[in-house]
Amino acid sequence: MPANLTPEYINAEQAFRKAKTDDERLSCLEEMLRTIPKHKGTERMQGDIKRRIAKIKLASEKKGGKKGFTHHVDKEGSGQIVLLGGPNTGKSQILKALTNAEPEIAPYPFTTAVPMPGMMRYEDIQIQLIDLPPFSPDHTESWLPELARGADGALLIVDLAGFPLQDIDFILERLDQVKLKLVREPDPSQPFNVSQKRTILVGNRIDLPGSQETFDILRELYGDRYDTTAVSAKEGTGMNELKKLIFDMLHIIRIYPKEPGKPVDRSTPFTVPENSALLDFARVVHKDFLNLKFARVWGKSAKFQGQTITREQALHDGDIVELHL
Ligand SMILES: Nc1nc2c(ncn2[C@@H]2O[C@H](COP(=O)(O)OP(=O)(O)OP(=O)(O)O)[C@@H](O)[C@H]2O)c(=O)[nH]1
Ligand SMILES: [Mg+2]
Repeated sequence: MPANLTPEYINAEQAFRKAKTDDERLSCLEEMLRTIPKHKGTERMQGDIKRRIAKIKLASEKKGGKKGFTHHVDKEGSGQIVLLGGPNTGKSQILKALTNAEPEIAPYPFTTAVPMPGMMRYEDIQIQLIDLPPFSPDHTESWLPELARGADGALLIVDLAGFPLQDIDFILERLDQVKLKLVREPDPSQPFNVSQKRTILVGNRIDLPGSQETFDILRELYGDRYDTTAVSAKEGTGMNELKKLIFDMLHIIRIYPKEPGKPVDRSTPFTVPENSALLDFARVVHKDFLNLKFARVWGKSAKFQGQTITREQALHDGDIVELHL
């Protein structure tokens, strides 16, 4: 077994072994695929996970299509963020404010019935946000937690003019039942069968009277557990701060490719996890580059501009990299 498996991957694999239903197995396998280090040493394992995912999906289609699987959303862009919250808290309004999507927005609960993705531009990259139906003691879609488990992060959205503490308690407890925890940073000492999802606590409707006081209380109670921010999705307040928090939560870096003898391509950076090495980036560009001879780098990773670096050297956000075969 390759030595560099991450704690997140090991957790997912152990949860997979304990999974009792196909639904649980599928979400564990998807988490394993998401967290497995992507390099040559794990290619066979990646193939094996993909085959097992396909097998479960095929079996469910034969059974006439299990309801939960219809609500999987394929990942696009540099990360997938789910919008979690109680009814009528403004989740869809936030999706509309941040992305190109046009969700239905209405002043009554349970407006959103199925996941709606939208793409959010952050500087020069795109991040996928998924608006979801609400968590509510009256009714919570059974597939909601599993969809959240597969994401790269979450926004926990509360209404500062409503009952935020009640909503938070309900949602955290509901997720706890399925061993999913919303956290600022995953804690490696958590039991292996608990999934941990990076989360930002978002207080919406800061435009309404009394909301600032509620937000202050919320921050006092939850500020050590989550990054917290106040917005008005309706008026567009706080959106730039929220976008930056979302980008930071993903822990990704942008790398700009440069072909030898040509200027850098600044239009579409590649994104890779923070602390990725040159070889991780090379693999994302094209598998042929796994045999690269050397690379030159400009930016934070270079001691001097245009420095030649080794395959194991770590890259940083904004680096320009020229790969040589
Ligand atoms: N004053 C104010 N109203 C808001 C804000 N954001 C959303 N609303 C209003 O709140 C209502 C509910 O918004 P939605 O975005 O549909 O809420 P939701 O959380 O998606 O609701 P469900 O899909 O039913 O769970 C709408 O009438 C919005 O116009 C805000 O920042 N300030
Ligand atoms: Mg909605």
